Amino acid sequence: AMVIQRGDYRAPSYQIPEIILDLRLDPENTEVLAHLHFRRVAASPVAELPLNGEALELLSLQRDDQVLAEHEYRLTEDGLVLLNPPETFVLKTKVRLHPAANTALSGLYHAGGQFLTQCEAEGFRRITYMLDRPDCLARFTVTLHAPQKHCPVLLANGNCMAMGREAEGWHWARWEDPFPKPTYLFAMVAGDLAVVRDRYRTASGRDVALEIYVAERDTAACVQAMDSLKRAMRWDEEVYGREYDLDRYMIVATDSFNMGAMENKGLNIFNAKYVLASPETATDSDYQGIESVIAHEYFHNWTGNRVTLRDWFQLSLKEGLTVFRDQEFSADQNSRGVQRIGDVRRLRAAQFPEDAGPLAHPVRPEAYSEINNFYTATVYEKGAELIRMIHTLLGKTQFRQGMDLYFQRHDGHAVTIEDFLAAMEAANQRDLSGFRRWYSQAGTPVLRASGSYDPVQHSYTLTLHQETPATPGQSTKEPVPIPVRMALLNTQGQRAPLSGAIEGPDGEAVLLLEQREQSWTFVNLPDPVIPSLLRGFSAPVRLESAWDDEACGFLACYDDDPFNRWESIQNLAVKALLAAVADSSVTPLPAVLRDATASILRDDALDPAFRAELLTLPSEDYIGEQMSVVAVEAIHRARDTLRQDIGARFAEKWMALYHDLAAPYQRDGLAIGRRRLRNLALSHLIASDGDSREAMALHARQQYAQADNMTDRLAAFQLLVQHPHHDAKDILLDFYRKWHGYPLVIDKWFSIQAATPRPETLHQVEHLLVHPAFDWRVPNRVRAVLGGFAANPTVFHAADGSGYAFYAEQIRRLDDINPQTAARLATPLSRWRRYDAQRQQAMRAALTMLADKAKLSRDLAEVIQRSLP
Ligand code: B3K
Ligand code: ZN
Repeated sequence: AMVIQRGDYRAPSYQIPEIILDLRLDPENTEVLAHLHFRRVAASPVAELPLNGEALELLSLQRDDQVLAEHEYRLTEDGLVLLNPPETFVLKTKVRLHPAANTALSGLYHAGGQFLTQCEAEGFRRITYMLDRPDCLARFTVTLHAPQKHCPVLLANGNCMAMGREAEGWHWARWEDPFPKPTYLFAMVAGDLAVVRDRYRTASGRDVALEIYVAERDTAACVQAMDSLKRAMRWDEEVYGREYDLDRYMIVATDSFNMGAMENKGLNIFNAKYVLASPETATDSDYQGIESVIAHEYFHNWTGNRVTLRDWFQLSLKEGLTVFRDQEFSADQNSRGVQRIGDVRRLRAAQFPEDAGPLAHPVRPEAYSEINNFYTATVYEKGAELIRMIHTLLGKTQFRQGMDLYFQRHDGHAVTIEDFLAAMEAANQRDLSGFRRWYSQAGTPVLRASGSYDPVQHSYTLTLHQETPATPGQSTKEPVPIPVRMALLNTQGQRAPLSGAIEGPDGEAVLLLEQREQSWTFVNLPDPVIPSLLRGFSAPVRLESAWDDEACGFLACYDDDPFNRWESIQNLAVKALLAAVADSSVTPLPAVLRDATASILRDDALDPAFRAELLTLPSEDYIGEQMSVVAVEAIHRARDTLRQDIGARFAEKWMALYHDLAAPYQRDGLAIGRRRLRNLALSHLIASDGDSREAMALHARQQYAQADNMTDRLAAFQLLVQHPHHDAKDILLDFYRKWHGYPLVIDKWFSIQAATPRPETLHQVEHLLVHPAFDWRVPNRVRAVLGGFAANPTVFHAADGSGYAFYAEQIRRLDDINPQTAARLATPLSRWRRYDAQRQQAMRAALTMLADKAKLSRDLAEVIQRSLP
């Protein structure tokens, strides 16, 4: 397959400052007329001007009103080449497409009775011939025609200029977007949609119409989305001085979408999962997901749209930066500590494994064959960590100055990560040249820390050492600058002074480790100290510290950095679990972990959400990540035993929490935290052996039946369905009957079953795939089942390889329908090196089977080829 290299970038020889589109929408045969105004920007004439085009049927082709002669163009596999084009001209094309057959959901598609588009990254070429690249910015005028009955609503980017009726019950609408934009930000929607309206007044006093388009019956479920949008708009004004720039902001929700949402200029298209919520149908975490994705897409209006990308290698320029912005927004809206824990948890669950496997790539990749495969945790989440480190290194005010200069320099342009760093440097007279290595070097650095207290000198010396493991194509690694936010705690758990190093405003310091190894000495310390390192997870590294259990136990109780306190207790749990994995006769609940757990359970003054985080055990995958060969079953057993032990040992306390935290539904942060803690109590009580277990199953049934919200109902549902000895058939039926009209709720029904850790799950998942509500064309549904299955360690990784074989078979099938989703779902198979010989062989066999598939998509081919070099 064709591999695109970052170094091969060439500026386009022509620009297309204006494009006029006219679409006659029909699910089977849509006709698209395009007028492209070309202007040469290269100094000299070119012999060939290639335009991108894919799955298009060319009906007519004219240049400046002349039909193009045969020697003036050539049709190719991936487009249309204009031969010896003049300096300026208008190209007029007419093409036909088939939106209903477009199950890849890229370009223009018809699903659930609506016409929708998805153009990022390279979907526009499936709508018309065009220079489909982000450094070509055009002003768009778009006219949509459709039958009024099926498509009363006709939307495109920008402002609606005119509407009218035409023959045979059709109507039309013309939209103009005043902001030049690349093709990937183009969008149109046509369908029968209801609209929820609101208004927003910008800081400078302009009125913006806010519109959320959903199915009629969902209009009451847009409160969280609308409210989050308004808070995001305010936040971007307050924190970055950025206002919205059009007169209306539209959001459309659909059930048929490949990812979370898309930031098309003025017309976001969203997976319904990130728009619709009511207490009866959505969990607390669904509500939080809506808040962050709504904000993320809104923030793209400046970081992505107004300042856009020169080429796709720069993807993290908009994605890393925008994730950082949405994380900070959520931290300001909710609890900062709990937000950070969640963000790091996600980074470690998705990005660390990616960075440690065959799909590892730098935040700014060097090569790709299918760019959609690079919308990864590395580009997004690690990219956000890099921005966060710059923020830490420069400080808040200086970071803002850098952002101001970035916008000032590059508004309306298509730029690079280098341009961003240069603006940060220029605004602050800082040199970030060493920092650039974070963008070009893949792999997660390992940070080793050791220290010693000198009772004679009354000093403490800390030594930090870094090393980045090799990744595919990068065998040697340079040191990267690692900002280590730290404090010293004395034996009473109070902050000790940091004389000897630069002390920050709040008694913390940020050490910058630039070499492989450096030491720092802190003086004036009459008593021994314990360092609290990497506070707030100040760099995306694996910290290995030399502290003993006692020191970890101390930090788990006294560290005043919420992230680090959580981290210490997680470390204790991981250590205990690994010992129990290695030797099943070892108790997974050693004294330090028991005492730390007890002290948190006693501490009723703690924020309940934070307390729930502290008491949540590390996931099986995370434990596996810490082993050279993942011991699938032993990890599952050890974790189950630990949960049982903690459940039994503190049964009374859990029971008290379960009863005391019961409360009628409210939506504030405190109520959310209380629900989380209460459901955690329930899960420990159900897990614990002994008399209480049957009684607790009854409690869970009661909670399931009587809950006034989906968070509580689903928590009970999951515990009962996944309980090893409980017959929950009636509950499964009941849930389906109640919610079959709500696709997002039924997705949960599918995924909880697919994630049940029981041998018979494979067989049940086979049934789920032929269930009348299963639909291969709806990514949410496919992800619910296959994603749930792949996140089910003991079943997916069954020793006999049955899980892999089954899974690969489904990916094979999906690849013919939706290559993007198939390629993404295939990535768990890439991690075969982490398992024992027998599993390795089975995983490789599954990948090889896929490699041999007829009509293998470019998306899936690339994932397999990188997984099996
Ligand atoms: N920019 C889109 C993602 C597009 C993915 C294309 N395969 C959503 C986002 O990151 O905001
Ligand atoms: Zn984004």
